[in-house]
Amino acid sequence: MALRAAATLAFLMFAGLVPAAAVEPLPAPTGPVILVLDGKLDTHNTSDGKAAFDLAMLQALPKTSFATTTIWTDGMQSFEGVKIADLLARLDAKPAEINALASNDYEIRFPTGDAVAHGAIIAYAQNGAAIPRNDKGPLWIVYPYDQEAELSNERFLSQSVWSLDHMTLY
Ligand SMILES: Nc1nc2c(c(=O)[nH]1)N[C@H]1C(S)=C(S)[C@@H](COP(=O)(O)O)O[C@H]1N2
Ligand SMILES: [Mo]
Repeated sequence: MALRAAATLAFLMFAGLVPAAAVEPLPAPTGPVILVLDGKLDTHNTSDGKAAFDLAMLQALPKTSFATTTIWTDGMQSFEGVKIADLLARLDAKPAEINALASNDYEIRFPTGDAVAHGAIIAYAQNGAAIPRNDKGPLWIVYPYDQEAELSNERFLSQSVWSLDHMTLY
């Protein structure tokens, strides 16, 4: 039955009768909300037009993991999370810039292209475990620093927002 509905929807989309953004509405979070996106996005799940995610919803998005050292940690670290690019794709959002805000009020606005071109992820796990709230968690924007020398520049370090809890899309 679900298959038939999906096939019908696919046909309607193909026929141009349903906008592609309507394919997958964002489900409502059932657990504690840990990330809220607002601004330039059409796919939302709150009455005021925002996209609210609990951990399970983030974990259900395409997973990316890599190992890297960071200037904030000792030794090789493995990170697992969702690429900012994949999160934006899920929301069918194409912002030129993103303002990332942390629960400690740190914030930075940066070109989306930085995150997309250099593989930034929103990490929800570090070395196989949830990232503690009092140690840069539960969400931390990380780049695969070891993969490109450029990623050690202040530009990318300053985008490595820990305790991320809010993104505004511009
Ligand atoms: N939540 C949060 N993330 C943050 C910061 C911060 O103060 N709070 N500082 C940013 C900046 S400006 C840089 S350069 C790097 C490194 O910060 P540090 O040198 O203070 O460790 O983390 C970034 N991420
Ligand atoms: Mo910085």
